[in-house]
Amino acid sequence: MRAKDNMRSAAEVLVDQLRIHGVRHVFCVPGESYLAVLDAFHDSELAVTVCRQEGGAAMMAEAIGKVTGRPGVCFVTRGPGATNASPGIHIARQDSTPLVMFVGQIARDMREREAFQELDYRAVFGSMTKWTTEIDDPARVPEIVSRAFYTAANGRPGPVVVAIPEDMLVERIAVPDAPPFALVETSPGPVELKQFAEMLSASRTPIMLLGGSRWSQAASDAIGRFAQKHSLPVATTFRRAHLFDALHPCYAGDLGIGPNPKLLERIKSSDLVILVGGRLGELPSQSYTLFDIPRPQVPFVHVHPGVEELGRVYAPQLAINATPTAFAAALEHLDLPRPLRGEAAAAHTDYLEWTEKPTEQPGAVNFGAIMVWLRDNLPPDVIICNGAGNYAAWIHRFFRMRRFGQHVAPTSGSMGFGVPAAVAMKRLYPERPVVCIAGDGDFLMNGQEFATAVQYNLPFVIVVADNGIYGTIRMHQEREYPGRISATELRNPDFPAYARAFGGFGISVERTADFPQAFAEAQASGKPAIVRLEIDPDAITPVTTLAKIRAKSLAAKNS
Ligand SMILES: Cc1ncc(C[n+]2csc(CCOP(=O)(O)OP(=O)(O)O)c2C)c(N)n1
Ligand SMILES: [Mg+2]
Repeated sequence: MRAKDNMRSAAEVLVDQLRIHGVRHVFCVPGESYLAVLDAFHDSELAVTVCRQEGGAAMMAEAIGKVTGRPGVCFVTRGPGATNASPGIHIARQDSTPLVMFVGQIARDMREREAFQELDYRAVFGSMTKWTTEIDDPARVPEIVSRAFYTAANGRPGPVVVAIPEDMLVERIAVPDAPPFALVETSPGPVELKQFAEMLSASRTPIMLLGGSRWSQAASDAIGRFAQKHSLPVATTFRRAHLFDALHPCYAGDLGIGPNPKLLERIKSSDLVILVGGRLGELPSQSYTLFDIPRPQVPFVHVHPGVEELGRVYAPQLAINATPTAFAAALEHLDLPRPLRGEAAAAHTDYLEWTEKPTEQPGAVNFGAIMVWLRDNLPPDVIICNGAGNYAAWIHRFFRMRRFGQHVAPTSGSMGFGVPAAVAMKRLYPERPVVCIAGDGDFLMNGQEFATAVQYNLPFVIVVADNGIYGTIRMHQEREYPGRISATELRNPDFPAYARAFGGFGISVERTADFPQAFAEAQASGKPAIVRLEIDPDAITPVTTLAKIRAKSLAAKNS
């Protein structure tokens, strides 16, 4: 309880800083190491979501960071709490997402004895975060929390870990609050913009690739207007399809795993590549084969908010240290010295053709047809969440993202992300429909957060593509070691019964035609729901089968 004098506990000071920095949601698993913070939550206006595992809590915070551009916040306990949370930290790192995680820590006078659950967080999280620190002095709580928010959110965003010793949290102090942190926009200078305009108008077949973070709907719209003016094709990189309206006449498609061969060809034959916001990591770069390293074989412009990313892998002809939001705003006023007519119309036609119709699949449930049904029937403000597995290939191929923040999924390919992300999205936007799409393996990595969804009355639908295998790994296995199945089979629970046991709604679909009705029932239940799809394991990607991969590999080995 708050005292009447102007003294506050360090924990109260900390929670006050969160409010000042605009935090509305925190996600946690409680621990005795930060009881004073839990008590300070009691009197605060923060929406606290108590989770079932710290990995879920950290991924929820990560999802908030992804769609708001402001640090998502989670609290975990020392030792096992912190290590459980590490996948969320790793996602925030690879996905360039602002996140601040507070870790309850042992008392200061016990340090270095390997006290109960003691860890050296700087050592544990040092290579995964932008900054890891520990607060020793309660008077410095406002300063350090402020720096944590600035660091997480600015430049190339990422995770920050702040350890908070339990004895420090209960000390009482009189200390002024920090001012709210600010998002710092780095804007392109006139010299770079002039050079960019020159390069663009000298090109005949340019293409723009969008990726990374520090985007907004306004930035996406501004890129759309610029692209339309110059017929510039715009593609998105792996799991960033929500950065551009898929039905915009300049949208060229998604550059990720198994991209449209025509899009790959277009990029390879382009005479100017403009990469905005992204890093072009292993997946979008097609395992670093698309462009020569360090100097790409085509003129290359790289726009990135983190100066340390410019020249890190690709040495561009023109490097622009700017946030995508500021770069997009600058394009609105950019005149080209000579008019440009890019090949946007052809690129968009290629995209529509590639994504229009589901492909043939073995089995009675065609996942492509279901994705097309979801695309055509879900309202435009729906949010799609998923983790990792081959099932996601159907989302990338057939679902058409229409607006910023519509797709919440890890570019880091971390399984188990979809359920916690859906919990976070429904907490953040109770009015918006949320659909989580998960594999059977993927779902159970954080399926326990279904209990969190039930606890907070969060009605969203989880579509579980149940093929009884860790499909992605089986696919690789059949390619490299055909016929030698090892550790990729799954014996699954009854997923609809699982949902019901938790207090949700569950239904199973065994034929494509039954899906619309089952989905409608799931939505009408008003509860967190699981729609389980019985997927033939042979249907391993939208374009091939396990049997074909095995046969091809065996033939190659025998030849
Ligand atoms: C946390 C984590 N562990 C392991 C992997 C390796 N991995 C990638 S996909 C995959 C299988 C996914 O299986 P499932 O969710 O059933 O989807 P499917 O491929 O069968 O569609 C595995 C094990 C990973 N990406 N992330
Ligand atoms: Mg599976």
